[in-house]
Amino acid sequence: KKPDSKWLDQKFSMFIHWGIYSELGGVWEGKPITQGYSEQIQSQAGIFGDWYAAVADRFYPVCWNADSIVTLARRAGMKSIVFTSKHHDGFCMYHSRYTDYNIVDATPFKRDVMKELAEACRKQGMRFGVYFSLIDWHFPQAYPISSHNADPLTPEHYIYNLKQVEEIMTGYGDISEIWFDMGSLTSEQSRGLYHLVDSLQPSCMISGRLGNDCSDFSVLGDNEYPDDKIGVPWQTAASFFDETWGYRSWQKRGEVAEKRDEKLRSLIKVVSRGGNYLLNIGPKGDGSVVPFEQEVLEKMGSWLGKYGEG
Ligand code: JFZ
Repeated sequence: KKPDSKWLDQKFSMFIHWGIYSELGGVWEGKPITQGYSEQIQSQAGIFGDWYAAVADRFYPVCWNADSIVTLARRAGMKSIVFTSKHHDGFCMYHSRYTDYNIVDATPFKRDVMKELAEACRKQGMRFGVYFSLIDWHFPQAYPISSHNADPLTPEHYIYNLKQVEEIMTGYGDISEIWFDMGSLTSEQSRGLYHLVDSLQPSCMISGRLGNDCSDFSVLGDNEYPDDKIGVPWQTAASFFDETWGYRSWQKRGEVAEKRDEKLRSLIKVVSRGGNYLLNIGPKGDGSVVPFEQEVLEKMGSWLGKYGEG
């Protein structure tokens, strides 16, 4: 389909990895889990499903403030936000009708933070998109945690995903992009999800990781850029630190100025080659943005204010 012109103009966007894993911050039973991404700690640390789910009982992000996150994105010069509606752990950071394993029904916080973020975006003229995992470590009829994260969807899991994508596409206003991730679908499954999104929100851009050539843009990894014009809309997704997207409390962060320069260089490379730079933040379990990440974004924004084109 014809790429959405607003998506092509975004240039710089914010990725947010936030879930009950953020509450653990890369630590399990007092030990830092150094293997793998911290948003996948349930798998990395081999946590029993019921023990992991119990983290939701104490998830109460007192510092969560959707408006201030959108303000931060705006000050950084970003044009859209992509939020983890559901990561591999299967925990929904929005009020799903199809599972109780969600922030409204399973935590004492009881607020649909995704709705708050979508509304804050709308108010401040920021575009809003969602990340949606195609693997699920909680849904009973899905394949369980595996070492390769590459099992096909079972028919039940596929239908469950369709229903959830439908509720997201109909309950949260305009969605600028849907960032499907992982899973290896049959081409029928990929096409089914593609057409569902397309029928509900024709201008929503669909990520390359849906597979089977059913996508509107291609996703490259951290510090990856096409050598040449590749003829399709593309995006580079980048984390602040190697090896994690979700918050980790024991992260060595270094100098703000150095990180600002590193990320500005990447942004310039991506934007000058026509891509969208999707830079991730990993808020803490209490909902606050890590001060280091906040400072880097603000400094990138002031550089852009001086030298960018608005
Ligand atoms: C996936 C997730 O597994 C991970 O937890 C995180 O959400 C990230 C944004 O997406 O991990 C990937 C998948 C593919 C690549 C990089 C990270 N890739 O192709 O470079």
